[in-house]
Amino acid sequence: MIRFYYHPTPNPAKVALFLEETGLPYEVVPVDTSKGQQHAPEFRAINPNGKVPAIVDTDGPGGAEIRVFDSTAILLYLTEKTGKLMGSSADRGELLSWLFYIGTGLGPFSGQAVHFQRAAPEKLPYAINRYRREAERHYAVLDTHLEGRSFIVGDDYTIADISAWGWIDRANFVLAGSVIRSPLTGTSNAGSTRSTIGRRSRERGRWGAATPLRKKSTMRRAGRSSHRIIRRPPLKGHGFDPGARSRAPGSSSAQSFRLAGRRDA
Ligand SMILES: N[C@@H](CCC(=O)N[C@@H](CS)C(=O)NCC(=O)O)C(=O)O
Repeated sequence: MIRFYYHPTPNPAKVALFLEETGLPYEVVPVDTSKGQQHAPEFRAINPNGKVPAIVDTDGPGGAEIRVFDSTAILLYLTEKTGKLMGSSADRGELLSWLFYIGTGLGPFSGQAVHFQRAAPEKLPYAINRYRREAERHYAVLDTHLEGRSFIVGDDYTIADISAWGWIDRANFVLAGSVIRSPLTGTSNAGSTRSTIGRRSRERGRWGAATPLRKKSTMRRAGRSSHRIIRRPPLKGHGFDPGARSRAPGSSSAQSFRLAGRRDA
């Protein structure tokens, strides 16, 4: 069983999509980062970096319980565990390259662009310009690579697509008002990849994996899926607020998602 520490923001969304795609049984533990729950000592014991996502695999190597943190590490760990969505061995170099490009470039620059555009107490033109441009440039690199391709690596759907999806799905939020071709217009290459992933998860009929854990209906659907939301006692000081069960994941609705995006993306 995978225990999945989650908040409805882009990096956890990648892991949610992987879990839904592969049908691995999992439990969701909401960690409301807009309330600082990522700093609770109990969560820091799982991710010393104090960010979501993180997982605990109760059936890790040799049957031991192990933790994995950072979305890219989790995706790689779970592909090795399941043998799924890892592409061919001939494409391993490509897979690793795109995974790390997303994990160290597209993701962090997008996150900082969101922060300086939307959350920083002061509007700092230099910082906004730098991070916004780098975010645009990273989206453009991906978009160019996707020209004439269905998937990022080889001919198959892999964790590179899943990792990119976490950010492609939020591109309108990161690049609102962008002068470059929007990745979400549906005419751009990245927009097509996003549609392909959305269609794929709808066809699979599984809990709308392309919009994982961020719709109000999530809690109602949860009972029909392979996972359950687990309830934890509140932690002193920081607390996994038991009320979070009805707000996160996904319950957060657009308002909470925007809040989370502003503060934590
Ligand atoms: N490199 C990490 C980044 C994780 C990350 O930045 N997570 C955000 C949500 S998308 C978070 O936890 N923010 C809360 C905070 O920074 O305190 C990963 O890919 O998992």
